[in-house]
Amino acid sequence: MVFRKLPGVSASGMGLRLSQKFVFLLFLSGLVTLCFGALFFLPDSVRLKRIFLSKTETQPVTVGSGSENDAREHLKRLKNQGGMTPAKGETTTSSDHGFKGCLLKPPLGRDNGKPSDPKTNERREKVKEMMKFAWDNYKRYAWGKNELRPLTRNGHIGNMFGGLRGASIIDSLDTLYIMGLMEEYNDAKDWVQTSLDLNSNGEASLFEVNIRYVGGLLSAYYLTGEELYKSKVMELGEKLLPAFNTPTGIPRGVINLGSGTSWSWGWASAGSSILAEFGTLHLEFVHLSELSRNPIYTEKVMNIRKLLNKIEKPHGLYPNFLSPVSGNWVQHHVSIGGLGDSFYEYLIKSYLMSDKTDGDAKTMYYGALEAIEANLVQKSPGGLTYMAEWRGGILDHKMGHLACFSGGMIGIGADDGAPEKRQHYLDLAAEITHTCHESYTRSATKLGPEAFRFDGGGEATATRLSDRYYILRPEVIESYMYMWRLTHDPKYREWGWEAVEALEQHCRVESGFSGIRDVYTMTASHDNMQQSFFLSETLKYLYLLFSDDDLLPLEDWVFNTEAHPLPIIRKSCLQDDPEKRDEF
Ligand code: DMJ
Repeated sequence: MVFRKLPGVSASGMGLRLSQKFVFLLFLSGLVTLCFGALFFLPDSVRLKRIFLSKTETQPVTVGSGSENDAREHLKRLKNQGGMTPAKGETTTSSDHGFKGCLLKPPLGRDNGKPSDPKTNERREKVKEMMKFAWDNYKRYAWGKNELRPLTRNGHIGNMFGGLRGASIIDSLDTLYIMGLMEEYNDAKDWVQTSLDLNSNGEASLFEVNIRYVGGLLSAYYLTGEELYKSKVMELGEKLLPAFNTPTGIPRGVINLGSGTSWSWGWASAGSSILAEFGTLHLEFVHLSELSRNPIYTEKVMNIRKLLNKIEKPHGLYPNFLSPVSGNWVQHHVSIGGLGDSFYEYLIKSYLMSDKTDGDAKTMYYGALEAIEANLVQKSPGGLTYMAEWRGGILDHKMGHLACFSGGMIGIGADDGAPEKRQHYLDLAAEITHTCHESYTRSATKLGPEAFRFDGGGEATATRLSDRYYILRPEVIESYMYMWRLTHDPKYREWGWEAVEALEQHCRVESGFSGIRDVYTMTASHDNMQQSFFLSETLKYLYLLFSDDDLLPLEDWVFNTEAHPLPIIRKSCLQDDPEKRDEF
């Protein structure tokens, strides 16, 4: 066609004079240069796809075949993936943060999730005010310490964090950020910059440091794209690795962050490790590998996964104590509450966080849920569904406040269960959440006890004096939030508001919020502790409950067990050309 348009040139190009040939060659080489240059200046197809396709429009990709959760598969992915860091010189803002290649929706939603309904918005504003009040008092009286003692107006350090400080600051970074409390957020960020010292030499709980510090810093990084959080979390991650140096690779519960020596809790039977502790590392460790491009963290948690997958389980259940030396169960106590809880949570969340590619996590989660239903789920004479504890085959008809997270967990997993079970799981999630709400409504303060029982004539009430306390825990409200997102049944927002009113009436004191010693009496006896998880979890879940669903949408984020949001790692990231990854 080009030939035909050139005057005096036949289609075959025969009979051209020398000067004509020269002009033709000049034109041709110009054309070639132009096309070649365009390759460099036009956006490549991957970039175009990212810009124009929403998540649901992305073409389905098959990544492996169900053994993706094998560490080797993960290594391959990581190598190809190249991390989530923004390219050099790329600035990040709240909606254009450090991993835009892998996240297709902004995390903060339209108008930061502000609900259009004025009453809901007023409630949301109230929760924000509570956060500001809790934060301001922490700042005034306990700045840099781990937690606030609101009655004595001083700081609490405790012995869980091995000499690390500022637990309330790290736990609050993301809550302050999503609530738009920017002055407070900036104070927190400055403290991380100038005062977060990771060179401590104390004895830390691996679990607590992981869920609060690693989780908090990861979320802060993913939400804001600030490199500061990334470098801090990388440094801290490395310090946790020696805890895995055991004959089985199952970490011990306590680690000295300076020397790296680790040991088991004195109270854990026969030097065992705790299921909820070594089983609650997966989400954070996979993200540590993603960010560092170092597969070691994923290898460590995949090793735990493999051992648990292989080991024989009594009635399909996972007991709470395991020897890090022999890799055998130490005793047969099973609980969905304390000592077991977040292990189950991390199975379903690992599956969701892997963009539903982690097949083993899925199989293990639904297998565990089946065993739980067959052995632990009970109905009280009054018709309340609850999760009992199991001691070598004998049921203890008690449910801990901690176990109330399971309403939300079963809810978020409902959709990926076997088709004939989906509605059943959603119903079960609603029933458990209802029971936990009953444990609140049956108390004088409308706050729930640490543990409630279904024997000795009681139903969803604490019968022992030692179980009557409430320490600002989030689990019941956490389940309201998930069930609201999943069903939009307005009762969950009403139940959340009841909790706000009760917290205001019984836990708010002059200089912060405090736990109470007895939920069944109106004469409050305060425990003088504003737990860091109140800022990280309880208030964040309340705020999300009264926000639109596009604030940290569940399709894009999973919350770690301390309510720190971590992005789902998209399959679409995996198909990237490794060379191109670095361009972002
Ligand atoms: C939090 O630190 C976490 O939710 C953990 O998984 C269980 N306990 C507290 C809150 O109750």
